[in-house]
Amino acid sequence: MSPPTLYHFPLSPPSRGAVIAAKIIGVPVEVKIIDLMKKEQFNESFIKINPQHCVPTLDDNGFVIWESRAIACYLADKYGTNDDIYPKDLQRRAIVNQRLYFDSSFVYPRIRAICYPIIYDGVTEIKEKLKNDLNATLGFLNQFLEDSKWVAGEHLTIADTAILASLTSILEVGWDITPFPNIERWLQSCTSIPGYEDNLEGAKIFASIVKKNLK
Ligand SMILES: N[C@@H](CCC(=O)N[C@@H](CS)C(=O)NCC(=O)O)C(=O)O
Repeated sequence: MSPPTLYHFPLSPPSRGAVIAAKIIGVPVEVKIIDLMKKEQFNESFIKINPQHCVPTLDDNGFVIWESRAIACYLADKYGTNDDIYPKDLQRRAIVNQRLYFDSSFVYPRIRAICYPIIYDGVTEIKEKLKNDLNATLGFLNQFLEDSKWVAGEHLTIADTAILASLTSILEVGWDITPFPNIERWLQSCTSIPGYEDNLEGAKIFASIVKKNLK
C-alpha cells in the first residue's frame, strides 16, 4: 500500500483544510498540485479521477473521495491514532460533525460569497448584507468558543482545521475580528497546529488576489 494521494491547490481554502487535517492526523499523503489557475482540474486524467473536477480529492490506493471534510473524517477513521481528533464516542463525534457542517454550510459559503465575485466577476466592494451575514456566523463561532479551548471542546479536532482554513482566507483580506475575542484567542492557539504556516501562505496568496480587485 502506498500513501494516499491528495490532489491539492494551495489557494483553495477547503483544499488547505484537508492538508492540515492530514497533518494533525499524522498520515503521510503524497500531495499533487492541480493548478486551478491553469484549469488543470479539467485535464482528462483528473476528470477520470474526479468527474466533479474539484480539489481537494483523495485517492487512497484506488479508493477516491472528495469533499474536504469527508476526506478529513475518512483519514482520521482509517489512519488516526489519537481518538481526540475525531472521537469514536457518539456524542463527542456529533459535536465535531456539527462544527464541520457549520463550516461547510455557513462559514465557508459566506466567505466564498464575499470573495468569489471579487475574484471572478469584477465586483470591487463588499456589500453590507454579506458583511453582516459573515459577522453573524462569526458571532456563533465566538459562542462555541466561549467555554472551550477548541471549536468542539477541549481537544484539537478536524473541525478546527476545517474552520481555520476557511477563516484565515478572509482574515488575510483584513476582516476585523476584534468583536470576537474568543475567536482571536482560538486563532492564537491555532498557530501551534502542524501545517499552520503552509495554510497561512496559501491564504495570503488567495487574499492578495481579493485585495487587488477591491476598491
Ligand atoms: N465543498 C467542497 C468545495 C470544493 C471546492 O469548491 N473546490 C474548488 C476550489 S475552492 C474547486 O476545486 N474548484 C474548481 C472546479 O470546481 O472546477 C469541499 O469542501 O471540498
